Amino acid sequence: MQSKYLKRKNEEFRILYVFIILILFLMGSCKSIAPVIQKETLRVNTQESFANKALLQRIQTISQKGYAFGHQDATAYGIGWKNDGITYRSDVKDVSGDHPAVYGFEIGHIELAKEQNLDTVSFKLITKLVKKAHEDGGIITISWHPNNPTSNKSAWNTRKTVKHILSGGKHHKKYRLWLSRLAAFLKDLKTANGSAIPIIFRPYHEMNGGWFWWGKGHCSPEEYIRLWQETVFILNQDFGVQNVLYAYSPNTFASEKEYLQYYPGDNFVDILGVDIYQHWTTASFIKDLKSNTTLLKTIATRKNKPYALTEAGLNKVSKKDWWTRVLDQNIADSGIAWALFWRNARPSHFFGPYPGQISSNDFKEFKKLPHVLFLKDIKTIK
Ligand code: BMA
Repeated sequence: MQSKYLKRKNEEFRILYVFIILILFLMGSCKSIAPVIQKETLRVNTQESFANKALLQRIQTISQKGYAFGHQDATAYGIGWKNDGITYRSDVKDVSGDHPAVYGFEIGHIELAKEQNLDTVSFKLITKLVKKAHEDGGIITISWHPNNPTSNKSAWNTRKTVKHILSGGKHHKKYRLWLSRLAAFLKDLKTANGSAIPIIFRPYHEMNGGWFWWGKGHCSPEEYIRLWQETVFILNQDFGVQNVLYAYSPNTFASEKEYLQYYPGDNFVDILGVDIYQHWTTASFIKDLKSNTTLLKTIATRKNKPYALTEAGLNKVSKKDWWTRVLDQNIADSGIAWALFWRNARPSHFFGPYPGQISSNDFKEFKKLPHVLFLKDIKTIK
């Protein structure tokens, strides 16, 4: 017979044992719910190819002469027209006599193996227009608004997903499949004689805002950084995408600390960018332009990287002298390599001029400025 004392001790041990098992079980199940961010250092060289090096050098040279004018989807459609595969045009040329120097294209939904992007532009047409822009001497930059891999809804669906698509996460395999489709598209960008067209890829932009699934509040900075690094690594090393330079572009920011909070590291970023829209008054936009390009210049000079206004604009360009008085006056001396304006989608959503639009005369004046570079101006810059 056990003494009362031994009985109590046994009971205590049993409780402790059950408690320890419970803790171990919880630790195990937590691990499978939240994958641990891998710490392994990933190595990439995004500037290995001759074409990439040449593009980067060209961008540096452009920034010493002025800044290149860019427009998103310039040759895919404009206000009142769509590219029909026959006529090659842009709203910018219709107004000013020359095409933009920088061409933005969007490849959201390439990850789903769709025929058209999220704005109903066919990927075949995009490939064709990239080739044409390149042959004409233009520079190409590509943005990506991928669907949310966990919810399968749009890029604006903010269900938590980043940790699940990292290596070790439950949707990593699916993410790799998505990247394989993206890689196939990027690798197919070649000239008529088969040489790779170097492009600037700008994924996971505006991460310091909360509107995309990769944005602030929906993943930690560590998770974001790991997502970027794994993405570049998988594209560059696993899938052999060698014709891509990577641009990092937060939204309008308040400090250097904010800008660098999600920065994936110097080896994973080739160009520094910022997206600045005029959402409110002209005065507040000018303040943002000035402060952000000044900070960007400081950071980029230290890192010895080119920098650009990777997205900008005032919806409907509702101020008639906006190009010369608001925009140019405040970026002319900033040292940016280019400024890209968002798409001319429809009469309620456009950021470039078109014939008859109220800022179009001012745009013609803007075009004449010697430091604002259009397609013909950069053609000779090698
Ligand atoms: C946004 C808007 C959307 C579009 C998306 C990707 O800023 O223009 O209409 O789907 O960019 O191009």
